[in-house]
Amino acid sequence: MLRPQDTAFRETKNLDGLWNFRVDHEGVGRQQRWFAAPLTDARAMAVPASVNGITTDGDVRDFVGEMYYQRVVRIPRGWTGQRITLYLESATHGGTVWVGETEVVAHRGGYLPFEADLTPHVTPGEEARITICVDTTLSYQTIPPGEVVTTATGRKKQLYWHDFYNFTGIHRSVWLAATPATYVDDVTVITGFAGTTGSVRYDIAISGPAATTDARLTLRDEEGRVVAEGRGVTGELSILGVTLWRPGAAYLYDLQVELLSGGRAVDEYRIKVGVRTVRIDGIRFLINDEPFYFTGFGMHEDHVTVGKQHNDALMLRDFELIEWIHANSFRTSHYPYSENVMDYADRVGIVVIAETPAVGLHLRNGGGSVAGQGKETFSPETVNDATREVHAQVIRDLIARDKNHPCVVIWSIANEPESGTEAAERYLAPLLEVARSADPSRPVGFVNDMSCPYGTDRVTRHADLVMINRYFGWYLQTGDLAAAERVFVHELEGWSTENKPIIVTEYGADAFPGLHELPANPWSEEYEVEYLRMNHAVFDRFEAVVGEQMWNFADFATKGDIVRVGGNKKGAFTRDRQPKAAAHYLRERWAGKNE
Ligand code: GCB
Repeated sequence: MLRPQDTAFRETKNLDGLWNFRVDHEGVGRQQRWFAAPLTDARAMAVPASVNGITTDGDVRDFVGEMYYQRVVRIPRGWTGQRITLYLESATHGGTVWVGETEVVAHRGGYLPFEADLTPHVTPGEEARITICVDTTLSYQTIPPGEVVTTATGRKKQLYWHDFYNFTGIHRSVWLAATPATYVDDVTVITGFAGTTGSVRYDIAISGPAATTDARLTLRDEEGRVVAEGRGVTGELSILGVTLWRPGAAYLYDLQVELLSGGRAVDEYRIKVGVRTVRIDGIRFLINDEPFYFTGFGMHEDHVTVGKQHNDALMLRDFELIEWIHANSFRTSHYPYSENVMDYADRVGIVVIAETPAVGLHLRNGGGSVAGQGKETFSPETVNDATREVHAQVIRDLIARDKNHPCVVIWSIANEPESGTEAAERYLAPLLEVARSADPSRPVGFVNDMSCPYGTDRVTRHADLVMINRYFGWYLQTGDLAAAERVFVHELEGWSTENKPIIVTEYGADAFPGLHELPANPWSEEYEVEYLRMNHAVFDRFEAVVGEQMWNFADFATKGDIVRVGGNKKGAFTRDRQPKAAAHYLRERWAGKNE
């Protein structure tokens, strides 16, 4: 499946805007066939947007169950004879789509795209009623997991073990798209170079009724000059005098893929290609065979009012700040981000650790401030074989979506799962293999939690590198940075013996914006700075530490909780993207690091 685009043979129609919307409080929508007629008692809802930050009604904000979106669209009259699809960039945490009364697709999982083939169900030039039912529920067989309980007053409540607000809705764009009946279904590129010659290995998948297997490939540089040409569905292009894609100095070629029938083009798809390599060599992380040190953040798609909506203006502000602070990377904690974010990271040369939505697979711990459940994480009743199948599919879907992005240099299959037990090893080790076989060209790992430290973790040995989140001086040794430093050094001495690169993918301390205290105390802006300074002193002692991604880029929403004041305040920036003292400090350090 490829993201829709406009080319000589393809067209798109964006369906963003106000849709009719109704929350199914009674759980009767399917039985009453709400999709079969115009929605009654409907209100307006923005697409894309999270529902939760828009409403003033607590029963809607915290709703658990199915929500209906509906609108009528006119299918462009020029689309006769084309394959017509509906492409949803994401619907959290799953969606069922009807055209008129016909169900055309049902998808589980909240942060990855899915599409429906509408061709047999619509007529170009005529109207069609589209209904999308978004299911907000998380269970032990979803990624991320959750459990729905009924409170004493009979209300349904969603439990989950991740430390960010469970925003729900249609967070990214919805598209109608037309392609030829026989079409380019997938494009995979893997790049390399030897000396000054670049290589682009390609693999094209074709679908549809015509028995076409012929393709023409044209690679152009940023000035539009043709630098290589190819023929056939698999092969390799060579670029003489290649300009590599480098962190901070992106360069993108344009690959035009044309499907040929009888020698004539019948479909066209284009992707951007950055030529670069990624490799681990002992404790070194190499991009283009040069050691790379990650500076940057774990982030969130999170904003006031719109929640997890993708918005280009807000995205640009984030990237402006990333550049201002001299960061060179981020992790898509804790789910795949909008495709626009990935495109933009490619374009500006920011390096990305791409993560699946597998967060909160640690029921005893809970993640961040979230209290543990006291249940076994891995058991037939909780996270089980069926969950692992869903998790495997999510890994494959993420890699299918993002494999061609030069910005992505690591796949993270999970954030802070339980990793110190045999059951965890049985669950996670095969999933690392799933990622490796889906993409042999990038390192694969998962992010280790503080409760499974060096010596007790059983899964990192199956990963290509060590990624750890540590909060010494915050959750442990609170306020005592000298003691925290000692513990952290001791732990890194352990991990260093693994002979793998180590990235500290989280370290952070909450700071309430505007709270100042001298001498510093936890929650003050001064303490956040001192905490970061201590952590950096520790990292600088270890050659194997090849990256620091501070938690978090910006303050973000969490569920109501006694240890969170208006959300998680570990941001270097406030939620409205203004710098705290920590941001000024990081800017100085990272300017020096990246010289
Ligand atoms: C963590 C989690 C992250 C939390 C963070 C915190 O370890 O990975 O999702 O937000 O700690 O602030 O507690």
